[in-house]
Amino acid sequence: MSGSGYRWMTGGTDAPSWMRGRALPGYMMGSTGDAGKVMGALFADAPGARVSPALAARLGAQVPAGATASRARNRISFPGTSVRLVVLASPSGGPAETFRIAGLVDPAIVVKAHAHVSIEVINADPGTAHGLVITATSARPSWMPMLTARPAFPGSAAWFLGNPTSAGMHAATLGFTVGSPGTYRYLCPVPGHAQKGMTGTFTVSA
Ligand SMILES: [Cu+2]
Repeated sequence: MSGSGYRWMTGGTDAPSWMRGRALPGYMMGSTGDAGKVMGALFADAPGARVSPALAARLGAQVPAGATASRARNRISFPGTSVRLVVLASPSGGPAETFRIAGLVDPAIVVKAHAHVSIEVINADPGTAHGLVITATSARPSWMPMLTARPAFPGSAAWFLGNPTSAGMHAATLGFTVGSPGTYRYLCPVPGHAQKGMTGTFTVSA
């Protein structure tokens, strides 16, 4: 680890401003035990890509080019080896603590073996951090997946995106190449969120 990285973690004065100067919202006073709310506020001013709420809503409802979305099966399938999709974390107008993909709630995602996958994750929740990890196991997630979830493929994780601000909603893009056929799981790594519903299957088909 670099020296400057270490000083950031220990609160050095050369830490970027978004990491400094904020009171921990409620957590230290015991008014909230929700780690996601604390992380969401702490990372609200973090650098990185932003999208407007209007664009996020449009992207979250859109079926990506080349994909087939089945509402009846709650599934989105990609027949080709180039996969691009957008995932909204907990947007308004639907069940809380879920992902929205092509207008579907936590759909099964099916891609071809060896496909190149690009996933844009947008935190559309005003009050809580969210993230997205494709994990190596298809088992039901634990309360604290951040401690146990191993990304299934190199690059298949965006751990924590902060709360939206007037600058827009935080967005991160995961890029990875899937391997052989198998069944995996996508989930939000913030404690409790996957168990509340922020999860679905990610299948690599032959
Ligand atoms: Cu979450």
